[in-house]
Amino acid sequence: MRFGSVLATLAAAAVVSAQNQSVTVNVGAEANTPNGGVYQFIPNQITATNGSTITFKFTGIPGNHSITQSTFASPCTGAPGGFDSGWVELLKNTTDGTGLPEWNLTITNDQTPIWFFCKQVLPQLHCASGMVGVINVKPGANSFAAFQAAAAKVASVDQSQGGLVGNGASASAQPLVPSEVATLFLGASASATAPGSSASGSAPGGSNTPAPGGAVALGFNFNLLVILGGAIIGATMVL
Ligand SMILES: *[C@@H]1O[C@H](CO)[C@@H](O)[C@H](O)[C@H]1NC(C)=O
Ligand SMILES: *[C@@H]1O[C@H](CO)[C@@H](O)[C@H](O)[C@H]1NC(C)=O
Ligand SMILES: *[C@@H]1O[C@H](CO)[C@@H](O)[C@H](O)[C@H]1NC(C)=O
Ligand SMILES: *[C@@H]1O[C@H](CO)[C@@H](O)[C@H](O)[C@H]1NC(C)=O
Ligand SMILES: *[C@@H]1O[C@H](CO)[C@@H](O)[C@H](O)[C@H]1NC(C)=O
Ligand SMILES: [Cu+2]
Repeated sequence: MRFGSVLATLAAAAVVSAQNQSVTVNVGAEANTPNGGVYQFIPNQITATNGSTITFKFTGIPGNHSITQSTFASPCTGAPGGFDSGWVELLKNTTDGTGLPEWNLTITNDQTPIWFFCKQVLPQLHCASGMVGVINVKPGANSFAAFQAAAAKVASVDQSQGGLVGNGASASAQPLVPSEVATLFLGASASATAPGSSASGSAPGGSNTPAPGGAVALGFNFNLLVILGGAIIGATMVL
Protein backbone atom coordinates (compact mmCIF):
# COMPACT_ATOMS: atom_id res chain seq x y z
CA MET A 1 0.00 0.00 0.00
CA ARG A 2 2.69 2.36 1.05
CA PHE A 3 4.72 1.52 -2.05
CA GLY A 4 1.58 2.06 -4.13
CA SER A 5 1.05 5.55 -2.75
CA VAL A 6 4.69 6.40 -3.44
CA LEU A 7 4.13 5.32 -7.04
CA ALA A 8 0.96 7.42 -7.21
CA THR A 9 2.87 10.44 -5.92
CA LEU A 10 5.63 9.86 -8.47
CA ALA A 11 3.04 9.53 -11.24
CA ALA A 12 1.40 12.81 -10.20
CA ALA A 13 4.82 14.50 -10.15
CA ALA A 14 5.51 13.17 -13.65
CA VAL A 15 2.25 14.64 -14.91
CA VAL A 16 3.07 18.02 -13.41
CA SER A 17 6.60 18.04 -14.82
CA ALA A 18 5.23 17.14 -18.25
CA GLN A 19 3.84 20.70 -18.50
CA ASN A 20 5.89 23.47 -20.10
CA GLN A 21 8.91 21.36 -20.94
CA SER A 22 12.07 22.77 -22.46
CA VAL A 23 13.33 20.73 -25.39
CA THR A 24 16.55 21.40 -27.28
CA VAL A 25 16.92 20.49 -30.94
CA ASN A 26 20.30 20.72 -32.68
CA VAL A 27 20.05 22.20 -36.16
CA GLY A 28 22.52 20.97 -38.79
CA ALA A 29 24.52 19.11 -36.20
CA GLU A 30 28.22 18.56 -36.63
CA ALA A 31 29.36 15.47 -38.47
CA ASN A 32 30.82 14.08 -35.24
CA THR A 33 27.52 14.31 -33.37
CA PRO A 34 26.38 10.79 -32.43
CA ASN A 35 23.89 9.59 -35.08
CA GLY A 36 24.25 12.97 -36.71
CA GLY A 37 24.87 14.29 -40.17
CA VAL A 38 24.99 17.79 -41.51
CA TYR A 39 21.43 17.89 -42.89
CA GLN A 40 19.53 16.93 -39.77
CA PHE A 41 17.50 18.10 -36.84
CA ILE A 42 18.53 16.15 -33.75
CA PRO A 43 16.18 14.92 -32.39
CA ASN A 44 13.79 15.00 -35.35
CA GLN A 45 10.73 13.71 -33.47
CA ILE A 46 9.64 15.72 -30.44
CA THR A 47 6.73 15.48 -28.04
CA ALA A 48 5.81 18.73 -26.28
CA THR A 49 2.71 20.01 -24.48
CA ASN A 50 1.08 23.44 -24.72
CA GLY A 51 3.32 26.14 -23.31
CA SER A 52 6.51 24.13 -23.84
CA THR A 53 9.51 25.78 -25.44
CA ILE A 54 11.49 24.11 -28.20
CA THR A 55 14.93 25.70 -28.40
CA PHE A 56 16.48 25.18 -31.83
CA LYS A 57 20.23 25.54 -31.45
CA PHE A 58 22.24 26.15 -34.60
CA THR A 59 25.08 23.77 -33.81
CA GLY A 60 26.21 22.87 -37.32
CA ILE A 61 29.37 24.84 -38.14
CA PRO A 62 29.50 25.84 -40.94
CA GLY A 63 25.76 25.80 -41.54
CA ASN A 64 22.97 27.75 -43.20
CA HIS A 65 19.59 26.39 -42.13
CA SER A 66 15.97 27.26 -41.40
CA ILE A 67 13.14 25.81 -39.33
CA THR A 68 10.07 26.18 -41.55
CA GLN A 69 6.61 24.73 -40.98
CA SER A 70 5.13 22.55 -43.72
CA THR A 71 2.37 19.98 -43.93
CA PHE A 72 2.44 16.20 -44.15
CA ALA A 73 1.08 16.44 -47.71
CA SER A 74 3.79 18.88 -48.90
CA PRO A 75 6.89 18.27 -46.74
CA CYS A 76 9.15 20.88 -48.37
CA THR A 77 6.64 23.69 -48.93
CA GLY A 78 5.83 26.35 -46.35
CA ALA A 79 2.43 25.75 -44.76
CA PRO A 80 -0.18 28.52 -45.18
CA GLY A 81 0.07 30.53 -41.97
CA GLY A 82 3.16 28.54 -40.97
CA PHE A 83 6.12 29.58 -38.83
CA ASP A 84 9.55 30.18 -40.30
CA SER A 85 12.85 31.11 -38.66
CA GLY A 86 14.43 32.37 -41.88
CA TRP A 87 17.91 31.15 -42.82
CA VAL A 88 20.58 31.36 -40.16
CA GLU A 89 24.04 31.30 -41.70
CA LEU A 90 26.67 30.23 -39.18
CA LEU A 91 30.13 30.19 -40.72
CA LYS A 92 32.32 30.11 -37.62
CA ASN A 93 32.30 29.09 -34.00
CA THR A 94 32.07 31.38 -31.02
CA THR A 95 35.25 31.58 -28.98
CA ASP A 96 34.03 29.25 -26.24
CA GLY A 97 31.48 27.23 -28.21
CA THR A 98 28.57 28.82 -26.34
CA GLY A 99 26.29 31.65 -27.44
CA LEU A 100 25.56 30.10 -30.83
CA PRO A 101 22.39 31.24 -32.64
CA GLU A 102 19.11 29.87 -31.29
CA TRP A 103 15.38 30.17 -31.90
CA ASN A 104 12.59 29.47 -29.43
CA LEU A 105 9.26 28.10 -30.54
CA THR A 106 6.37 27.79 -28.07
CA ILE A 107 3.74 25.07 -28.49
CA THR A 108 0.22 26.52 -28.72
CA ASN A 109 -1.67 23.38 -29.80
CA ASP A 110 -0.34 19.98 -28.82
CA GLN A 111 -3.28 18.09 -30.35
CA THR A 112 -2.08 18.14 -33.93
CA PRO A 113 1.25 17.18 -35.53
CA ILE A 114 3.53 20.09 -36.38
CA TRP A 115 5.65 19.19 -39.43
CA PHE A 116 8.73 21.22 -40.33
CA PHE A 117 11.70 21.26 -42.70
CA CYS A 118 14.85 23.20 -43.58
CA LYS A 119 14.29 25.25 -46.73
CA GLN A 120 17.98 25.70 -47.60
CA VAL A 121 18.87 24.63 -51.17
CA LEU A 122 22.61 25.32 -51.00
CA PRO A 123 24.61 23.28 -51.90
CA GLN A 124 21.78 20.73 -52.15
CA LEU A 125 18.16 20.43 -51.02
CA HIS A 126 18.38 19.99 -47.26
CA CYS A 127 14.71 18.94 -47.04
CA ALA A 128 15.19 16.13 -49.54
CA SER A 129 18.43 15.17 -47.78
CA GLY A 130 16.61 14.33 -44.56
CA MET A 131 16.45 17.68 -42.78
CA VAL A 132 12.83 17.42 -41.61
CA GLY A 133 11.14 16.97 -38.26
CA VAL A 134 7.84 16.68 -36.45
CA ILE A 135 6.42 17.74 -33.10
CA ASN A 136 3.61 15.63 -31.60
CA VAL A 137 3.24 12.96 -34.25
CA LYS A 138 0.18 10.80 -33.57
CA PRO A 139 0.68 7.05 -33.10
CA GLY A 140 -1.07 5.11 -35.84
CA ALA A 141 -1.51 8.18 -38.04
CA ASN A 142 0.87 9.84 -40.53
CA SER A 143 4.35 8.76 -39.49
CA PHE A 144 7.63 10.63 -39.44
CA ALA A 145 9.19 7.92 -41.63
CA ALA A 146 6.53 8.49 -44.31
CA PHE A 147 7.03 12.26 -44.09
CA GLN A 148 10.81 11.96 -44.48
CA ALA A 149 10.42 9.49 -47.36
CA ALA A 150 8.06 11.88 -49.16
CA ALA A 151 10.51 14.75 -48.58
CA ALA A 152 13.31 12.69 -50.14
CA LYS A 153 11.38 12.62 -53.44
CA VAL A 154 10.88 16.38 -53.62
CA ALA A 155 12.68 18.08 -56.53
CA SER A 156 12.31 21.74 -55.55
CA VAL A 157 11.96 23.52 -52.24
CA ASP A 158 9.76 26.52 -51.54
CA GLN A 159 11.87 29.59 -50.69
CA SER A 160 9.10 31.92 -49.52
CA GLN A 161 9.13 33.40 -46.03
CA GLY A 162 6.69 32.36 -43.34
CA GLY A 163 5.95 34.27 -40.18
CA LEU A 164 6.71 34.02 -36.49
CA VAL A 165 3.23 32.74 -35.66
CA GLY A 166 2.50 29.28 -36.99
CA ASN A 167 -0.15 26.61 -36.76
CA GLY A 168 0.16 24.99 -33.34
CA ALA A 169 3.45 26.70 -32.48
CA SER A 170 4.73 30.27 -32.49
CA ALA A 171 7.87 32.25 -31.87
CA SER A 172 7.82 35.67 -30.23
CA ALA A 173 11.02 36.85 -31.92
CA GLN A 174 13.32 36.09 -34.81
CA PRO A 175 16.33 33.86 -34.10
CA LEU A 176 18.97 35.26 -31.77
CA VAL A 177 21.91 35.63 -34.14
CA PRO A 178 25.23 36.89 -32.70
CA SER A 179 26.48 39.18 -35.46
CA GLU A 180 30.13 38.18 -35.07
CA VAL A 181 29.45 34.58 -36.09
CA ALA A 182 26.12 34.46 -37.88
CA THR A 183 23.72 36.23 -40.26
CA LEU A 184 19.94 36.02 -40.60
CA PHE A 185 18.39 35.99 -44.09
CA LEU A 186 14.67 36.46 -44.71
CA GLY A 187 13.05 35.75 -48.07
CA ALA A 188 10.03 37.36 -49.69
CA SER A 189 6.85 36.45 -47.84
CA ALA A 190 4.47 33.97 -49.46
CA SER A 191 1.74 36.61 -49.59
CA ALA A 192 4.09 38.87 -51.57
CA THR A 193 4.90 36.24 -54.21
CA ALA A 194 1.50 34.52 -54.33
CA PRO A 195 -1.31 36.80 -53.16
CA GLY A 196 -4.11 34.93 -51.46
CA SER A 197 -2.26 31.63 -51.22
CA SER A 198 -1.31 32.10 -47.61
CA ALA A 199 -4.64 33.47 -46.45
CA SER A 200 -6.06 32.95 -42.93
CA GLY A 201 -5.02 29.81 -41.06
CA SER A 202 -2.72 31.61 -38.66
CA ALA A 203 -3.02 30.75 -35.01
CA PRO A 204 -5.18 33.02 -32.85
CA GLY A 205 -3.47 35.86 -31.10
CA GLY A 206 -1.04 37.05 -33.74
CA SER A 207 -0.45 37.88 -37.37
CA ASN A 208 1.71 35.91 -39.75
CA THR A 209 3.80 38.77 -41.01
CA PRO A 210 7.56 38.44 -40.56
CA ALA A 211 8.66 40.90 -37.92
CA PRO A 212 11.03 43.62 -39.05
CA GLY A 213 14.63 42.84 -38.23
CA GLY A 214 17.97 44.54 -37.91
CA ALA A 215 20.81 43.31 -40.12
CA VAL A 216 18.69 41.05 -42.27
CA ALA A 217 18.19 40.68 -45.99
CA LEU A 218 14.70 41.99 -46.70
CA GLY A 219 14.42 41.28 -50.41
CA PHE A 220 10.72 42.01 -50.78
CA ASN A 221 10.77 45.24 -48.78
CA PHE A 222 13.79 46.44 -50.73
CA ASN A 223 12.03 45.80 -54.04
CA LEU A 224 8.96 47.60 -52.73
CA LEU A 225 11.15 50.59 -51.84
CA VAL A 226 12.60 50.60 -55.36
CA ILE A 227 9.10 50.48 -56.84
CA LEU A 228 7.89 53.23 -54.53
CA GLY A 229 11.01 55.28 -55.27
CA GLY A 230 10.43 54.84 -59.00
CA ALA A 231 6.82 55.89 -58.65
CA ILE A 232 7.81 59.04 -56.75
CA ILE A 233 10.44 59.92 -59.38
CA GLY A 234 7.87 59.25 -62.11
CA ALA A 235 5.28 61.44 -60.41
CA THR A 236 7.84 64.22 -59.93
CA MET A 237 8.75 64.13 -63.63
CA VAL A 238 5.08 64.44 -64.61
CA LEU A 239 4.60 67.45 -62.32
C1 LIG B 1 3.18 27.49 -19.32
O1 LIG B 1 2.37 27.46 -20.50
C2 LIG B 1 1.18 28.23 -20.38
C3 LIG B 1 0.41 28.06 -21.68
O2 LIG B 1 -0.05 26.78 -21.81
C4 LIG B 1 1.55 29.70 -20.14
O3 LIG B 1 0.35 30.43 -19.95
C5 LIG B 1 2.43 29.82 -18.93
O4 LIG B 1 2.87 31.16 -18.82
C6 LIG B 1 3.64 28.91 -19.05
N1 LIG B 1 4.43 28.98 -17.84
C7 LIG B 1 5.74 29.18 -17.86
C8 LIG B 1 6.41 29.19 -16.54
O5 LIG B 1 6.35 29.32 -18.90
C1 LIG C 1 22.84 31.31 -46.78
O1 LIG C 1 21.52 31.19 -47.25
C2 LIG C 1 20.96 32.40 -47.77
C3 LIG C 1 19.54 32.09 -48.20
O2 LIG C 1 19.51 31.04 -49.12
C4 LIG C 1 21.79 32.89 -48.94
O3 LIG C 1 21.28 34.14 -49.39
C5 LIG C 1 23.24 33.04 -48.50
O4 LIG C 1 24.03 33.39 -49.62
C6 LIG C 1 23.75 31.74 -47.91
N1 LIG C 1 25.13 31.91 -47.45
C7 LIG C 1 26.11 31.17 -47.94
C8 LIG C 1 27.47 31.42 -47.35
O5 LIG C 1 25.94 30.31 -48.78
C1 LIG D 1 33.42 25.29 -31.01
O1 LIG D 1 34.25 25.74 -29.96
C2 LIG D 1 34.23 24.91 -28.82
C3 LIG D 1 35.10 25.58 -27.74
O2 LIG D 1 36.31 26.02 -28.27
C4 LIG D 1 34.72 23.52 -29.19
O3 LIG D 1 34.63 22.67 -28.04
C5 LIG D 1 33.84 22.95 -30.31
O4 LIG D 1 34.36 21.70 -30.73
C6 LIG D 1 33.85 23.90 -31.48
N1 LIG D 1 32.97 23.41 -32.52
C7 LIG D 1 33.30 23.43 -33.80
C8 LIG D 1 32.29 22.85 -34.75
O5 LIG D 1 34.36 23.86 -34.22
C1 LIG E 1 14.84 30.26 -25.09
O1 LIG E 1 14.16 29.69 -24.00
C2 LIG E 1 15.03 29.30 -22.95
C3 LIG E 1 14.17 28.67 -21.88
O2 LIG E 1 13.54 27.52 -22.34
C4 LIG E 1 15.79 30.49 -22.42
O3 LIG E 1 16.74 30.06 -21.45
C5 LIG E 1 16.55 31.18 -23.56
O4 LIG E 1 17.14 32.36 -23.09
C6 LIG E 1 15.59 31.52 -24.68
N1 LIG E 1 16.35 32.05 -25.81
C7 LIG E 1 15.96 33.11 -26.50
C8 LIG E 1 16.82 33.54 -27.65
O5 LIG E 1 14.94 33.73 -26.22
C1 LIG F 1 -3.65 22.94 -26.15
O1 LIG F 1 -4.20 24.12 -26.69
C2 LIG F 1 -5.10 23.89 -27.77
C3 LIG F 1 -5.48 25.24 -28.36
O2 LIG F 1 -6.03 26.07 -27.39
C4 LIG F 1 -6.30 23.09 -27.28
O3 LIG F 1 -7.15 22.81 -28.38
C5 LIG F 1 -5.80 21.79 -26.66
O4 LIG F 1 -6.87 21.08 -26.11
C6 LIG F 1 -4.77 22.07 -25.59
N1 LIG F 1 -4.20 20.81 -25.11
C7 LIG F 1 -4.49 20.32 -23.90
C8 LIG F 1 -3.82 19.02 -23.53
O5 LIG F 1 -5.25 20.90 -23.12
CU1 LIG G 1 19.41 22.89 -43.49
